[in-house]
Amino acid sequence: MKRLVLIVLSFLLLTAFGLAQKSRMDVVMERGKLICGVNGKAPGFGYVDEKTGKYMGFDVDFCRAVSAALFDDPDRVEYVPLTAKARFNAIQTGEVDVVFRNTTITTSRDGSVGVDFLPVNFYDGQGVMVKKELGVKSVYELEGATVCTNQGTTTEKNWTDFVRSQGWKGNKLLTFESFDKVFNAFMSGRCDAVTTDKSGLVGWKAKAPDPEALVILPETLSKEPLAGFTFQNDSRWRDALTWIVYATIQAEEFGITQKNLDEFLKSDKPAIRRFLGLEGTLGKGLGLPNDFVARVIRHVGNYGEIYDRHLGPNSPFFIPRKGSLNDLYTRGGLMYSPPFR
Ligand SMILES: N[C@@H](CCC(=O)N[C@@H](CS)C(=O)NCC(=O)O)C(=O)O
Repeated sequence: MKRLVLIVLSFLLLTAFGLAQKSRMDVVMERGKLICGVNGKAPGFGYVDEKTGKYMGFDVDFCRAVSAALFDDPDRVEYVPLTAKARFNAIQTGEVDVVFRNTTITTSRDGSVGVDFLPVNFYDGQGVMVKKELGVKSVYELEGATVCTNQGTTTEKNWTDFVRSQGWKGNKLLTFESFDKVFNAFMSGRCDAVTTDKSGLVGWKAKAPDPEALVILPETLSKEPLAGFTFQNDSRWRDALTWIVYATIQAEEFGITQKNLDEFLKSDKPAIRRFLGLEGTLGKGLGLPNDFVARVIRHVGNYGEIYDRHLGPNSPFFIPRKGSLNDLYTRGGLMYSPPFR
């Protein structure tokens, strides 16, 4: 009897240990698709295209890059739209494998909320938008104003801090769960101004019936380094995701694009051959296919291509990149991948 109990106990312990050890990487590979949390309503970043009914956008392309790296197919993704408020819970409960949804890295999200961040894919900052008819030219003219934003965001907290630090009286902050409600409230005149990441403001302005009637004020109120995030304590999964994001940036630095990839695959330069998985074991060492980088470039492209596709001059949500923080470090920006070696 005692022996039986011991056997059962050790079996249970081993199973529990096995489960605890299992990386999300194995779960995703066994499932054969990635479950990716996205915005769903952020113009340019993560939204459902009206014509095709498909998820599109800058952040969505990072879900596609992960799918390309894992499955050599960018479309093995199930998208889960998440509000700002719901996004961390979706990782904590394991509902999604990773989130790419204009999320700012902050200490408390990394610490007490308990998620692990990936490299920054977009450097942003908070801005404020008003109607032209209000005649306001600077955020410093907004004492006493009612401002709208969405709940569960850094935006909400930053604005409260800003008003307090100015010592202003009579300001009100109206918050809503989703940004379309925020924008409707603003358009219908319930608030004098709307505040969020500047990238978000550009998108919502472009989508407005008369974009020219809206003005994004010049000041930037905060640092909003936006990044994907995933579970804590799953290094294997997190490392793989981290280097998939870096791969897009390094590919741009090397000048490798969707179009010229085949040429680069004939390169005899050691750094290029290692990067593309033609020699060495960089991919394998991460538990990824050795040619994961080539897969990402073939199906999705490098960072600059992703940026231009969704936020470039030919997109409706143009955000100039040249010389901005989102440019490569070689051109004065902050996009910098550690070496692939
Ligand atoms: N980066 C900030 C704000 C993120 C955020 O929620 N931005 C708005 C403005 S584009 C948004 O995504 N709204 C879409 C929605 O909530 O439906 C954060 O991480 O808290």
